[in-house]
Amino acid sequence: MRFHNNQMLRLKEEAEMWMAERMGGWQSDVKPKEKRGVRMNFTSLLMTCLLFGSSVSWSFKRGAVDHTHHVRRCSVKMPSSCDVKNYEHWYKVGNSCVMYFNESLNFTDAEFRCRNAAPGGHLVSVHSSQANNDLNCIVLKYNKKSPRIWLGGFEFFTSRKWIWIDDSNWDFQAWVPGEPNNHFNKEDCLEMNWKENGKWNDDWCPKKKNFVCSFTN
Ligand SMILES: [Ca+2]
Ligand SMILES: [Ca+2]
Repeated sequence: MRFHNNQMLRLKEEAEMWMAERMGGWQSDVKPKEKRGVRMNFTSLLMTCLLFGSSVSWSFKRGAVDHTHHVRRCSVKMPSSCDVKNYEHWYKVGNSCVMYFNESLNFTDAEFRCRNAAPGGHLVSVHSSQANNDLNCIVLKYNKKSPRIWLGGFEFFTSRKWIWIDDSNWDFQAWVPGEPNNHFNKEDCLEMNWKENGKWNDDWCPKKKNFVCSFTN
């Protein structure tokens, strides 16, 4: 069966609404040609997620459509450019200039990459909901498909206290519900965009992820 563009868009929207209603906020970005999937009941969707694991289940995860909303909103209002000479391609977020790095490094290597990238550079710290949103806009602009990144937060030994590696105050947080869970007693570093769009998780520091650097002048 073939559909015109408008019909396909309608179908897509209906499919998303269908998913949103039935999955309690979980949404899907199923494509119209995959509309057969829309008729799957919740159980079979759950089975699909369980069978194929987290990477394949991304499209069924909470936040998958939120990415679209974010990108749409971000395209209207991306953060402005950094106003520091030679760093105009970086973005202004809060009081800092930030840049996305499409390099997969462990937490420590990412931090040292940031220190080399700009004077006073560190993995980014986040101090407000607005800054968190702006940061996520930048991440989604550069890598919507794989948005997990290191932020510059880590647990101070086993204190359950979190600190920013740029030594700024820990005055804002946006954890995924249930996080930080210190899984296997080995998660001490802070990532964004695992499971929920824009939300934070503690993860194993040796894992390699892309990251965002920042500096404040
Ligand atoms: Ca920990
Ligand atoms: Ca965790």
